Amino acid sequence: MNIGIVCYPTYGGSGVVATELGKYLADKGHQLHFLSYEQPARLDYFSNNVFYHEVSVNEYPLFRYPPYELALTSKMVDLVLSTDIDLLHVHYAIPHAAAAVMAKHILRSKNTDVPVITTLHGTDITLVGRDSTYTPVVNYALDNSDGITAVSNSLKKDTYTHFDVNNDIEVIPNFVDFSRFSKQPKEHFKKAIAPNGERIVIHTSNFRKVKRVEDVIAVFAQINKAIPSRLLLIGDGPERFRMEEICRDLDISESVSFLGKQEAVEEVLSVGDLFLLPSETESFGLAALEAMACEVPVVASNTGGIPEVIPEGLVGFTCDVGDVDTMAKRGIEILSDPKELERYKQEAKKHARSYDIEVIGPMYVKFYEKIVSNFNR
Ligand code: GMT
Repeated sequence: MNIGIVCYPTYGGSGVVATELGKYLADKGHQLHFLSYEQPARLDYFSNNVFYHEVSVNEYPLFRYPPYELALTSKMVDLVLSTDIDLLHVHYAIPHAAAAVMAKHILRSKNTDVPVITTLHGTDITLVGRDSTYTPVVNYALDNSDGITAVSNSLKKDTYTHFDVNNDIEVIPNFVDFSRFSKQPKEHFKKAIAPNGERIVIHTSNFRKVKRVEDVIAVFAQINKAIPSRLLLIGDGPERFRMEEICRDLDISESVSFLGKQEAVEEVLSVGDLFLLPSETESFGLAALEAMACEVPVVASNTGGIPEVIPEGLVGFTCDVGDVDTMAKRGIEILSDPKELERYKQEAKKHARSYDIEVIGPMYVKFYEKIVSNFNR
């Protein structure tokens, strides 16, 4: 198939899922055309089957808000007219789904038709999309998509709750690529961070408010009192500075490392003993899945799609949002007994296997085939 993928190029979950899916499909022989305002972060390799089309917006003094979605729409129209595109797959509803639907309507006026598939990732529905500024547009874009997927049952339910969508939504969960996310021998790294065998607790995020990084720190502070441990924080974002202040106030800075954005997250995860994801809302929690693939058990909030990904008591625990005391208790329970910890680690890896890209990737292919064949009927 010849597939156009529209995504955000940044490290955020939706961009990662879109890029990794595209790479997987390219490996299976499909042709992939990526459209974004920058080269997607993980599209850093050469393949005969992968093409990147940069969407640029011209500056003009009248444009206080440069019309990116118009440039994107034109790019999609041009791509479909110049290349034999079988379908457009857009990740994250805003503004990608709306732009794709507009492109579709323009193409129809040129006697060309192309199916549009929209994948919902989370905040495009639960946070930004619900904002009444965008609701009518998101609703229209979803009802005029030819196929919709959501990354969890919870997100599917949220979509029907918050929007008046009549279209079906297929749940295709996120996935992990085990050729990258597997525990690697990093003993020297572990020794450098935890020279006395301290337990290593990890959190990765974009440090936005929704991630509740202050809860990560509060949970860790309690764990640290009970068990010698270190906290590694991967990522960067608006909350980082405040988090550094909180660590200083709690007098735990010595045990906490802010690593910033990391390319090789899997190398850091390889030394982890516990992953914390106490988000306010999380449609899936890809970061937790990547941690489990690297044999790291998880304590997370029981919000959104997280409980679908983390079976209670097997690979970790989920607790109410903001209940840092229970999260710390659960963390201590996992970390206290080396034998139990090893069991959690092995279960985490085993469970993550059910989200292997080799298992989930074919679900997308099947969905594409269904949409394309319905479309051509
Ligand atoms: O909001 C974010 O953290 C980024 C966002 C994105 O779309 O880039 O992440 C969402 O999509 C990820 C991939 O599907 C999911 O794993 C995350 O759970 C989801 N984030 C939220 O729902 C907060």
